[in-house]
Formats: sequence, structure tokens, C-alpha cells
Amino acid sequence: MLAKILTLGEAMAVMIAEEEGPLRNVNYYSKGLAGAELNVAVGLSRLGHKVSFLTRLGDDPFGEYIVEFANRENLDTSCIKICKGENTGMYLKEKVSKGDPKVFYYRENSAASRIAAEDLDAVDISSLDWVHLTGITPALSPSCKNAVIEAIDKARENDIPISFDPNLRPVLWEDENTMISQLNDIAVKCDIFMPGISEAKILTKLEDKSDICNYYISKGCKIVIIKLGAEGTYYKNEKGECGVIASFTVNNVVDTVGAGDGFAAGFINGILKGESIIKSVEMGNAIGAIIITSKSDNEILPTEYELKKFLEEHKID
Ligand code: KDG
Repeated sequence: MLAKILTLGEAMAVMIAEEEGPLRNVNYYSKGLAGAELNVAVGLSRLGHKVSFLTRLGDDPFGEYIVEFANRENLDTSCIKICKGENTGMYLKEKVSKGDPKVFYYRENSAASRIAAEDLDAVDISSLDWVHLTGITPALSPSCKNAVIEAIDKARENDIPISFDPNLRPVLWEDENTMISQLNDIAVKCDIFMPGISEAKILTKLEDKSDICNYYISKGCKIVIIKLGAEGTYYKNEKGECGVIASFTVNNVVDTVGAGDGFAAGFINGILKGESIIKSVEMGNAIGAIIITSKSDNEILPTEYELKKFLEEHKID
């Protein structure tokens, strides 16, 4: 096993429509597993890292399904709490032939919405090499937000790098201003901030990629990575080094959900294996490209061998 990583957040069951059109008319769904942090955890585990996934689950069939999946994926599940009488969250996802599918959440008051700062007592933060967080968790409840802040504070005390993907989910926030101010407060405490371009524009009200990066770097981030979709990925670090790394061409886009999580797994993997920012971004781009060819957010996350093969077969000159 390589590096030890902690992620925390809500894992959910997802029912993916098997037919296009409004969900009220869909008769067949396939069951899958989702949750931004869980996706990143699985991605990193398949690449050979030891990953602890912290969450709370209900004592229900979806909770059992998630634990079995996490064990099968070799995640450290010692900080998963099964909560008696509570529910595991779930959501429905549309099938679309173009664009992003709509999702409908059934996660209010889920077991995961009760994740709390004290849950981190189960983790020896000083033994970690990396902490990955997303902006979904602080949107779930005040106790979830406290857990995220506790993870950041403890990681900073121990000099552990923290990456943060804002993963904007406006429906989970009371209003846009709260979302913006709380996520920006968190972002500037993290070393690596990785928004999508439309998210970055909402969070900063800035248009220019370099200005957006400067905004976060001037407040404390070391590297800012802006995902530009088919146009590639822009990065800038605190030394002012910057550039755009091209995306891989994907001709058979099935579902874009989960691409950012795949990117995060690839990028973190690269940095932890001592690769340059450019090479790490390339690994992130590769996994993002792989993920959008599947309706699942995590089933086709590559192993180290598969990632290497993809990169060799898709060399960008
Ligand atoms: O990033 C992918 C996630 O959006 C998905 O797996 C579900 O965590 C999820 C969410 O809150 O939307």
C-alpha cells in the first residue's frame, strides 16, 4: 500500500434510470453507489493507496450495500458508524443523451447528515499523508460542517496536505450567498482547491482563470486547479507557474457525473507518487475521461495498470 488518505462524507445508493425522459415515467432503474468522497476513495484505493472513508450509515439494506462495497474496494471502514433506526441517503438520476442528468435527492435527515466533529476521534490524523474533502459535506448540516472544519484544523496542525473540491450543490444550501461564503472560507484553508470553471465563477464572481487562481492563492491555497471540461484543465501554483493541460477526446460520453471525483483521484494519486503538477493533472484528466463513458460514478475507475495503459494509448503531443 502506498499513502494513507482520509476522505469523509455521505455515501448513497443511486437509482439510475434505464430509460430517457422524465423520471415519473421511468419504470426501470439500475442500482449503483455514489457519493463524491466515496468515489474519490474508491479511485485512490484502486490506484493502490490505503484510504479511510469516514461516514455514518443507516442500519438498512442500502447501508449494508455500501459497507459491502467499501470492503470489496479495500477501503478502511473502521470509521464508518452504523446508526440504529436511521436511514441511508439515496437519489434518483436521469438518463440523458446530452448534457448533465438531473438528480433528485432523498437524503434529508439521513444518518450521514449527523456526521459530527467527534467522529474524527476514530482517526489518527497524524498518521495520514493526505485529506480530501468536498463542499457537499458542509452543506448537509451544521454538524457535518463542523466535522469538515475539524478535519481541516487537525490536518493543518499535523501538516497534512488537504485537497478541496467545492462540488457545488445549490439545492442543499439555504441560499447562494451562504454557499459562497462558507465554501470560500473552507477553500482558503486548504492547500489544493479544485473547482470546475462554472463553480469558480459563481464562487468568486470573477471571469478570468488566472484571476480566480490568484484570488485563492493570495488567501492561502498553494495550488488551484480549474476544470474546463472538454477544453482541459488550468492550473496555477503559488510560484505563479501555470498552464492548460488538454483533455483527452471522448467520443462516447454517457454520463458526466463523477468526472470531477475521478479527476481528484488521479490528481492526488499523481502528487502522492511524486509526479509533477502537470503529470498529475494529466492523470486526473485521464480518469475524468474514463468515468464519463459510464453511467456509474465509480464502477470503471481504473487500477494503476489500467491508468498507465490509458495514458500510453492516448499520448497528447
Ligand atoms: O460527484 C458525484 C456526486 O455528485 C454523486 O456521486 C452524488 O455525492 C453526490 C452528490 O451529493 O451529488
